[in-house]
Amino acid sequence: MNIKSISKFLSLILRHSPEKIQLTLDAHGWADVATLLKQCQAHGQRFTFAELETVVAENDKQRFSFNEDKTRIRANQGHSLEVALDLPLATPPEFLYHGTVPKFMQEIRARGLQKMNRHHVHLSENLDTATSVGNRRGAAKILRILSGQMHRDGIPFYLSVNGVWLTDEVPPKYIQ
Ligand code: HQG
Repeated sequence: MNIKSISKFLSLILRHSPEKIQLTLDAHGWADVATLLKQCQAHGQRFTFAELETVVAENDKQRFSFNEDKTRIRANQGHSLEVALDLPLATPPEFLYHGTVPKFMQEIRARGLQKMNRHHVHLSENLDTATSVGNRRGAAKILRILSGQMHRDGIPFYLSVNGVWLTDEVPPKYIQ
């Protein structure tokens, strides 16, 4: 398997559907590495611990982390599964960005940004990242979020270890 396809498969397993390979995650989203390798192999996804290390180190968005002794692994964010990531509260910059597509705009203007299937709304510090997130679905529409004001209004923000800003929702009045 190449690094990209391992990464894609791991996103599916560690964020959404570990049961697809009869794997269980703990309450904090961690999987046992030896069990993961074994179960992947049993389901036709054969790769080595060294390849897994490369995926964690070189993944374009740093999607995964090991624990200290590399016996456990988890996705850094993006889950649809209920897991407690215990992310630190953080003070966001004055503005953050969200990339979406025009067809969602009417609903976003009415209801604000909602987390949809994930745990949080995902926001980016820079326009380039927001643009590529939006471009996954069509021609990106970039929204500027008044994150500084949200924070001053007492709305919590979290920062994932791979630099994604997360919050529960963005009400319409904070969207430009
Ligand atoms: C939209 C990928 C209608 C929202 C990316 C988005 C990112 C609404 C979609 C990360 C809405 C949800 C997250 C509302 C939000 N009405 N549509 N009220 N509120 N939406 O995939 O932010 O490769 O759950 O604009 O690169 O697109 O997986 O969120 O279009 O970092 O690591 O509903 O996922 O990273 O889609 O992407 P998603 P997202 P990974």
